[in-house]
Amino acid sequence: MAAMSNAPTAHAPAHDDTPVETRHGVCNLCEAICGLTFQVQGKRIISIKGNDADPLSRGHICPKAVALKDLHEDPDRLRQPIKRITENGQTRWEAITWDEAFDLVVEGLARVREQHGSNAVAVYQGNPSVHNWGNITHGPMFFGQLKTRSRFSATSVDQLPHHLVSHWLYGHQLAIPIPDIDHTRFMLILGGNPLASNGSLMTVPDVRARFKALRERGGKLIVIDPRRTETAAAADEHHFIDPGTDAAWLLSVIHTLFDEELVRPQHLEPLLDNIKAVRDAVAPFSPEAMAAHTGIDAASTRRLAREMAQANGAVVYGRMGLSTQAHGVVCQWAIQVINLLTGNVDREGGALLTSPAINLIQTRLMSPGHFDAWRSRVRGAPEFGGELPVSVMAEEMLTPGKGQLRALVTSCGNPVLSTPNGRQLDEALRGLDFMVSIDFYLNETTRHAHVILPPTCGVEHDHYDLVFLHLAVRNIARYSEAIVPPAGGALHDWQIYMELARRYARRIWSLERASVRQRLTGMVTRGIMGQLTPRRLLAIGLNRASKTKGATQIPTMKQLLAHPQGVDLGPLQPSLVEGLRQRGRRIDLLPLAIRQELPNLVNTFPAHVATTGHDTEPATRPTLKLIGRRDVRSNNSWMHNSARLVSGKPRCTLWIHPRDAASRQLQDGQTVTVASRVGQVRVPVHVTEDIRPGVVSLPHGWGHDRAGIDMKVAQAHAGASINDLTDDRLTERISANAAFSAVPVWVEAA
Ligand SMILES: Nc1nc2c(c(=O)[nH]1)N[C@H]1C(S)=C(S)[C@@H](COP(=O)(O)OP(=O)(O)OC[C@H]3O[C@@H](n4cnc5c(=O)[nH]c(N)nc54)[C@H](O)[C@@H]3O)O[C@H]1N2
Ligand SMILES: Nc1nc2c(c(=O)[nH]1)N[C@H]1C(S)=C(S)[C@@H](COP(=O)(O)OP(=O)(O)OC[C@H]3O[C@@H](n4cnc5c(=O)[nH]c(N)nc54)[C@H](O)[C@@H]3O)O[C@H]1N2
Ligand code: SF4
Ligand SMILES: [Mo]
Repeated sequence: MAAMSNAPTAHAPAHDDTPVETRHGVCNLCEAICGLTFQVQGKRIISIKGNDADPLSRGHICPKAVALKDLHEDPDRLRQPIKRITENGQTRWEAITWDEAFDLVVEGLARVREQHGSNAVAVYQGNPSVHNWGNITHGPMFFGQLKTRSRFSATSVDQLPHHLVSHWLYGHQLAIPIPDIDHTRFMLILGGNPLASNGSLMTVPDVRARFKALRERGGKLIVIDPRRTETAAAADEHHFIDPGTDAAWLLSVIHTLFDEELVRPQHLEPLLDNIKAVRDAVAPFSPEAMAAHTGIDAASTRRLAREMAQANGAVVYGRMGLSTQAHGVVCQWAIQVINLLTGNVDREGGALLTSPAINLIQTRLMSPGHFDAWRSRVRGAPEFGGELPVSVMAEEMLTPGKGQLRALVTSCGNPVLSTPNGRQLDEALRGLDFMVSIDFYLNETTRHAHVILPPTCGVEHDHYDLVFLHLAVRNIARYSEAIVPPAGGALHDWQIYMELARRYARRIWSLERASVRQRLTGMVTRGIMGQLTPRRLLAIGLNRASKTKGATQIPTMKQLLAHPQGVDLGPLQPSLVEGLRQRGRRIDLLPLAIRQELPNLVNTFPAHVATTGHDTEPATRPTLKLIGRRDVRSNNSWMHNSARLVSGKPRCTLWIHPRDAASRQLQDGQTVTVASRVGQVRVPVHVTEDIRPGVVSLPHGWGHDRAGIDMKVAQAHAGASINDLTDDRLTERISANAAFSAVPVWVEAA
């Protein structure tokens, strides 16, 4: 059951006399958005290199960028819509025209809406939604029309706690202060491994050179992680921590700041409310009392708190390992409080808001966010910013009753491999009345779709990074044109959304209780938007931005076109406090949900027993705590169809400490069974002292051995999916973000 008529047509070798041209572009695979230089002959990419002239990435490149060529040429990549046909229990896929595909999708979605209401249609928007700007500029035209509350995205397997905390403290979900890595003198990283990930909520290409510079100017890098990561190996100090206990450690740091009279909010002081209430709330969390939970001795904690408070520019930064655990919101809150109480928010060398040319906060293009305005039907999990946590998506599909989910639109996502309890979701997708995927692979998720709509790939469309330039450690603006022309007839994501929006609006005409006037306005808006390319919208946005009060350094579209390597807008500058003052806002250091959570927290370690409400640890079989892992040659759940990225030693291995291996009589390389409440997988073990005793680590995004997918290289390097072990019932206690860290598992020889 393979996709038909899908062979690439655009890659016949060009004649030798075709001139070789140099083009500048970016890699949009991860948050680092490195500037690249391509050599192109006709429609063929000859080479890909880092661009030394790029003011942000300064020539940096990683192996994944070179695989952009593999993606472009991949014979398995879909280049034409396909529909699933099931006859006599057999499934096959048939290539269809775009016209037929659009009609099928619109009809499938509209029918579910007619029969079951608009909330019966769910949406999952995956990670590349924010890496491919056409999704941001034109996606809302279509998704908004679905008028559904059943919206899900990768946010709730990732950075949701950051948004919630920024929404509470600074008034906007995107007001996330970014570490000023180029000027800081003390950087403490918890649950992040930028040397493998290239940074997250901190766009930081070339991070190794920046760490080196930090230490050369006398600064210190500290890493707290249950694993000795690449970043830990490059740091001045590494402390192993018991997974899921970071909240206890961070609260003990706040405790120490008060206890040792190190609280100096400096210029922020006049804006801070509830400082004393925080002091009282953290009173029970002394480093001495928390050491037994975290495994970090009290003397080290107190010393680190002192060093941080005394450094001339310090920053605490916590990422995936902290956001996706039971106490993720408390962790991200505590990090902001530490940075605020030591006077390190909105100052050079601390953490600062950025000043991108297109500012999604100031222009109000992005909503400030809202929390718990409604809850999920089955479990009562809270929405944030109009989205429900994806941990509840499968149960909303599987639980009968009014409001049950019956249809799904996925775009840029592979939630079967990326969300907790992937097997359960697999099962749930099988039962849907209708599903459409906007994606260029027939993979573990899209195989359940009735229709797949494949957009162009990264090198075939232009790019301006609306999101990650907002989160970068230096202000730059950079527009890149497409590197190679798209294959004939191919559509970009934004074009797919526009056409879906147009046809869907027409189809649900009779369903909408809209007035004639509203319908006309909709038609006119869609008519205009249909003509406006993302690039045209960018030009309009830049022009507008240059006219706002106080704007100093907004480049014009003409300048961007003349400088494809990017325009440098300088280092990060303080702007948060000024912005808050202008809006008459103060910073409430102790939001209500945190105030209510802290008294419980002291009793909720180990975190997961408290979260699930059932004890998963039978006394006879000791559990280990499962955590994740990223590798520089892997990119979430995809890009495994590039031979150059998956070749070599298998990377989907379970790291285990020699002590835990010995007690189970396991040898390095041996295949083991790993089991959790929800499922089990078989993987080889890697026995290493680089992991804390009691903890095991498996990377995510693997598990390409499911039937009915069509990615031949990935299938040959299948690995196993960690999310067949992670548990949809284990969630962050306030936001219901997925809690991937510290999942209890049993490991034994297979
Ligand atoms: N256990 C565990 N699970 C995790 C994580 C973890 O650390 N541990 N990490 C989580 C995190 S941080 C994230 S962000 C999620 C990511 O998980 P997902 O949201 O599922 O995103 P990806 O795995 O990147 O899958 C991307 C999909 O989009 C398609 N695609 C790529 N580019 C484009 C494009 O331009 N347009 C369209 N339409 N499609 C495109 C690809 O073919 C692929 O199917 O995984 C999460 N899951
Ligand atoms: N090469 C590569 N780069 C990527 C990606 C990729 O898949 N591959 N994905 C991109 C995406 S979508 C994202 S969101 C970013 C993520 O960027 P990072 O957050 O930097 O990525 P991770 O490598 O997952 O780092 C998480 C770290 O947390 C540790 N950890 C796990 N549990 C705990 C805990 O309880 N406490 C503490 N203190 N640490 C813990 C893990 O050991 C790991 O080292 O990376 C992006 N960049
Ligand atoms: S670090 Fe690698 S994957 Fe990330 S943008 Fe740069 S080249 Fe691409
Ligand atoms: Mo992510």
